[in-house]
Amino acid sequence: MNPFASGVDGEWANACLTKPLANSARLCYMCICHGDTQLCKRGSVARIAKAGPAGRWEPEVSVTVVLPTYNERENLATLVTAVLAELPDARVLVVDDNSPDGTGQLADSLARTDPPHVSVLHRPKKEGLGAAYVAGYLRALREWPDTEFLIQMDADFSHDPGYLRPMVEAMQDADVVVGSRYVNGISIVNWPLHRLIVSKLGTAYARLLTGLPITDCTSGFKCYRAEVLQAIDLGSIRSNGYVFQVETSFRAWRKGYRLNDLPIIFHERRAGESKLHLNIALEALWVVMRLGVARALERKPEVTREQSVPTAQAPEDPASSSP
Ligand SMILES: Nc1nc2c(ncn2[C@@H]2O[C@H](COP(=O)(O)OP(=O)(O)O)[C@@H](O)[C@H]2O)c(=O)[nH]1
Ligand SMILES: [Mg+2]
Repeated sequence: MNPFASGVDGEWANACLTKPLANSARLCYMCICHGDTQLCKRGSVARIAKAGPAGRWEPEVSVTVVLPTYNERENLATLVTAVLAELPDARVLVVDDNSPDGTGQLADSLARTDPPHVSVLHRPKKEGLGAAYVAGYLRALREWPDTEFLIQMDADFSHDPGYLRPMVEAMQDADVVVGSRYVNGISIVNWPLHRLIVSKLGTAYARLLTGLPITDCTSGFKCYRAEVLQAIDLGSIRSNGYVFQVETSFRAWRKGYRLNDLPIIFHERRAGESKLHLNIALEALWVVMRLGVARALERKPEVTREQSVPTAQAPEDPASSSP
């Protein structure tokens, strides 16, 4: 009898995790299993992933992590290492806008050291974050058509790599997972008050006008199913600052894709300076208004699919364990 196949869902998963792993043990998204398929904690049939050398869970899905960089030399190498420690099979695509501090050259040397896992997209000049994401996503979709999930995160450790696995797990029930700072109050460490106010008001404004069923509309820590990015006509997106996140989520939601929050704790960047300035809040004002008008005129999503699903369970803050 399978020693792990006892107990009710949930308890069973926790019990599994306390047992030592045999070599033959395999891990599914939520539980440790011995068979090829098992009921996971959420009651759906889990997809089995292979166990890593030390019994670590490794997602079977193909994941690309897009890192936009502008002057992130102090953060990049440690971040890439931390990302690949969490998702050893992932590809990391650094999108650098010719950073004056040499981030692009550093990214090249990381790519030379680990060519299957690290790639660099060099752009000739700084054109903004939205444009960098679009270029990165289009490159990833074109070059790696096997990519199933595309994750974006800041390259300054504001988005803790420790959330990458919970984020991939949360994709079981969603097509877009958004790392949210606002699920249980405000989970932001070391931000100046004015940034907090702008961010919180911006999200409230975006939710009000667009109706987006997520608690953090401007978060830059997100995971998309590749199909979503193919469906939302990335090339036609012009917004470039925080509102880029609102527009991509809005387009996905209006097409009927499922959006889900993943609670995160956001930390102020470890090193370097923010490149985004308050004037991008002005861009957000009118773009959100435009989306609100589009919603009022459209009324219904273009495709009928299951809409927003309940918020994913809050994972523990991995900040303490990550570098
Ligand atoms: N490629 C590219 N990356 C950018 C640009 N502006 C910001 N970034 C990167 O986008 C991420 C978020 O920017 P950041 O300055 O940290 O914004 P903040 O977190 O809102 O203060 C960081 O990894 C930056 O290096 C840009 O114009 N081009
Ligand atoms: Mg930042």
